[in-house]
Amino acid sequence: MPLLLSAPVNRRSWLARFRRVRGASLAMCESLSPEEYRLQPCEEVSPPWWNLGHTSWFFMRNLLVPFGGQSEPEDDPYEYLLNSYYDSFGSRLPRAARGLVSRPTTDEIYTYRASVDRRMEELIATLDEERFEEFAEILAIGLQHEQQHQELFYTEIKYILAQNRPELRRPYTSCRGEGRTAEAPARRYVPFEGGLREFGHLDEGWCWDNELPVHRFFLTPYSLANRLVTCDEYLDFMADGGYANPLLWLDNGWQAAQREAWHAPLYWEQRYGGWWIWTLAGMRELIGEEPVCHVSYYEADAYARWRSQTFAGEQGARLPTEREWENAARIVGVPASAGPNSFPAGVPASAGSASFLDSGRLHPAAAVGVPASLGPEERLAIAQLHGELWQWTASYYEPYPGYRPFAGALAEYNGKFMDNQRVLRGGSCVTPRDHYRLSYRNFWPSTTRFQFTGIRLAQDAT
Ligand code: AVJ
Ligand code: FE
Repeated sequence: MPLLLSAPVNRRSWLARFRRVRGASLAMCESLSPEEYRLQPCEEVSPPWWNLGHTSWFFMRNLLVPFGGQSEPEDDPYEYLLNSYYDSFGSRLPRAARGLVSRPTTDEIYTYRASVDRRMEELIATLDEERFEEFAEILAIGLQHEQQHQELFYTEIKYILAQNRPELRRPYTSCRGEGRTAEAPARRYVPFEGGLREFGHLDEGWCWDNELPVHRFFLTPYSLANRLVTCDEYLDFMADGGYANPLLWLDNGWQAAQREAWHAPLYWEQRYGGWWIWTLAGMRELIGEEPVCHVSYYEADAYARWRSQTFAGEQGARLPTEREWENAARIVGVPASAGPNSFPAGVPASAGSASFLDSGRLHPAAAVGVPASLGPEERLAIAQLHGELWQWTASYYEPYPGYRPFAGALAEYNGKFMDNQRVLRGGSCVTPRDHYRLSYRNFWPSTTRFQFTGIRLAQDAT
């Protein structure tokens, strides 16, 4: 009886989701020139042709092949060219060589995409009922993977376009988020109690393997900054010789800063006696109230140390651990949709502020609209938690206790990178809203600057 009553697999909704996510990748590439598809300015930044191909290969390799989808003779070279890092799938084009090959042409990659789409849609429509659940689990991963690469695309194209001579640069988009000049709210630290708390993906719905299992952890009391560090605040660090003072830096960070001649965040350029920044909408003057972005972990860490040493009320300023961040975010609450930057219900929202990729802003928004006096809601007035910038945490990217990687080859997806990287929390202005959760753990090497990364400070309770 229960068998008879169980609903047939919902092929129609999987198909709709597949088309929606795949379509978003095509839409984001519509304005690219032929050259822009091919360039790989450094090892970390893949060219768009590869991004479009790799996300298609993922469906071919993990679904079409194991579930008996149709194969095509032209699939063969793509196994080698579009495998990113899966050693169990065999040899691959070295990561640094993605900008060196002229074949497949970009047209061929589009043809390959369309072919994978056709074959995937056929498989979604015809796969045996008994195998569909297992299939849908991997399909979900494939779609989440494609969304990760949509975020990567925006950071990659920003870096690619920045390589051009300033007078020849073309912005990615002409739709500029409104520049905002309202004063940022005064910075303060919002206190949180210590205690035994739960962490990880507590809610319903899908998550990455690295967000599980839910586990408990004891926090000592701490406080978290009410907003992200602004460009103006970061300029004070620069003016005070922050980049020239080795006492502020971790050794690996200091060495990276010397080697790569860091003297400001990535994309900052001095012009006409002031600072300008490269955005996806072109070059423009720095807006001091906006959160500083495109800083490495090492810069965030040095900045925190500088704050700790410079301001009497901030001794012990540091980056939060990922669990301090998560506990605070859970107490504050997540906004239901892309919108004013993450004030909880009861706190007046700012006008015109926007978050996540869905806003179309493609740049982090300043924290505005926190009134000077908030009454009883004051302790929850934490701005910019979600959808502006990925916030570096002091936590190494490690497995939660009892971690079980995804089954089979996809064990390589997240697990093998749990080594010498740091966790980032919060999502960014180029993260698709429906790809994000409060428990989401991003991770990058400490030297990474081309992602939309920013700084939130914390302190031990005094
Ligand atoms: C979690 C963003 C570091 O870029 O390597 C893409 C995401 N994983 N394809 C990365 C990812 C597989 C991953 N990051
Ligand atoms: Fe990938």
